[in-house]
Amino acid sequence: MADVMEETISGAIVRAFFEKFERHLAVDVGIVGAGPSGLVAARYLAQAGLKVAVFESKLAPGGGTWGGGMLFNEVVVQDDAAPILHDFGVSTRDLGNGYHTLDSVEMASGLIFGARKAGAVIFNTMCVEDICVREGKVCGLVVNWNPVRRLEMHVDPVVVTARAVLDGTGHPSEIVHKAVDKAGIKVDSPTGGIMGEKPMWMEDGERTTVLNTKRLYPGLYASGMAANNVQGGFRMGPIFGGMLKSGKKVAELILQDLRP
Ligand code: 48F
Repeated sequence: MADVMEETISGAIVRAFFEKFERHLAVDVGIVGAGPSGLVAARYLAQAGLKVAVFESKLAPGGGTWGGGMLFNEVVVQDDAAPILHDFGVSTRDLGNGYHTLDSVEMASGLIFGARKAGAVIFNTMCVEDICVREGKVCGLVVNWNPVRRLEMHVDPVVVTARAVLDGTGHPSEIVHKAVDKAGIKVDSPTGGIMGEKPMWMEDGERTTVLNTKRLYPGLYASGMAANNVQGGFRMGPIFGGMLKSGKKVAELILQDLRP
């Protein structure tokens, strides 16, 4: 009887995973990247009743949140972004000068938990390697295991269809690159292409991250540093208010577009 428990445990994992994955092969919103902007968007979209899947290439979701600034595991947000964190149950310390500090581990884990508890499903260790475009609209994500990509294994992906796709991949804006470079799409940027991120200027970078958060093409949106990279915004480093507000704004934009 020694093998009964092993069979039960393995079977439970395999059945539960494939049931979850099958339920998310067609979603309302496919989010690429579980950084702060993607996770905030995921929570608000799922809370509004949409079916949301987040694909994160790394084992641990959270993106650039964990390491704070230079591995000092504290981050800073502005007064007006703190309520988004409080909404996730994440605590902040008000410095009384317009800024709050918070523990970056609490922030990362809180954003992940908050997105998941709202109903968004996070598929970690899965990367999005391409998109689907039909009749002038981005409508799907081409998904594979990240170790397959990293080991350059010759293995075909599978496809998840989505009514809206959010590029939350951070600095490289990988999904918008696929749209521009492979599909020849002209996105809603000053050149129709990817402008490229500018160097560090915290104040301007923070302001424009939110302004740069927009629908780039039917079915295609960008948030956070991906949005900044597309529109040529400045880098801002370990201040995260713009990321959080960008995630909230893109959720509102997607909701407006998807609701009848
Ligand atoms: O970079 P990231 O944290 O995204 P963000 O929401 O936040 C940026 C800040 O962390 C920081 C900053 C703040 O001032 O400048 O950089 O813009 O997280 C992006 C996530 O996307 C994943 C990547 O592993 C990371 O966790 N990712 C990137 N490409 C892919 C991907 C891909 N092709 N498929 C799946 N996940």
